[in-house]
Amino acid sequence: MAERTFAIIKPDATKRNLEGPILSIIQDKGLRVVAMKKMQLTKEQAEGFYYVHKERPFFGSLTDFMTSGPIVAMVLEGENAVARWRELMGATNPENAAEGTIRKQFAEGLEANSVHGSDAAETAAFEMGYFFNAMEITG
Ligand code: 3AN
Repeated sequence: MAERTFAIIKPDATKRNLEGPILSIIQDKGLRVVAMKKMQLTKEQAEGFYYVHKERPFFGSLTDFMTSGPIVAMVLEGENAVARWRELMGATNPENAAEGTIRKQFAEGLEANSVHGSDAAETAAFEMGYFFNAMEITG
């Protein structure tokens, strides 16, 4: 079933000019980019996005990192897009990420791990709506 998910290219990756290589992987694997924008998050916007993690010890550091440089926010579409994008990203900690995954190739560490992907369809719906309105998402 065609599905949509939400993805971010994080500040550690935009700083190293890695948007192109990451987009190549997305498109080579048959996912379509149906919405995309480069932006600089405010601390407040990052806190709203990571609201579910607000009690975690790394919340302050994570939201500082996510505001440390520009990000690229995207909506991806394809068969089982949520699970497929998570698979292409690899494990949260790059030390545990499988060969060939984006995090294995590019991540600098557990926090600066280059990409984000929604973990479920419901999360994807919230996250897409947080960053894009209906007019900004193409068919
Ligand atoms: P994922 O991005 O793989 O879904 P989550 O949702 O558990 O991982 O965590 C959100 C983000 O928080 C991660 N991408 C990572 O940047 C950061 N993070 C997760 N766990 C830790 C941790 N133990 N220490 C520092 N940062 C963390």
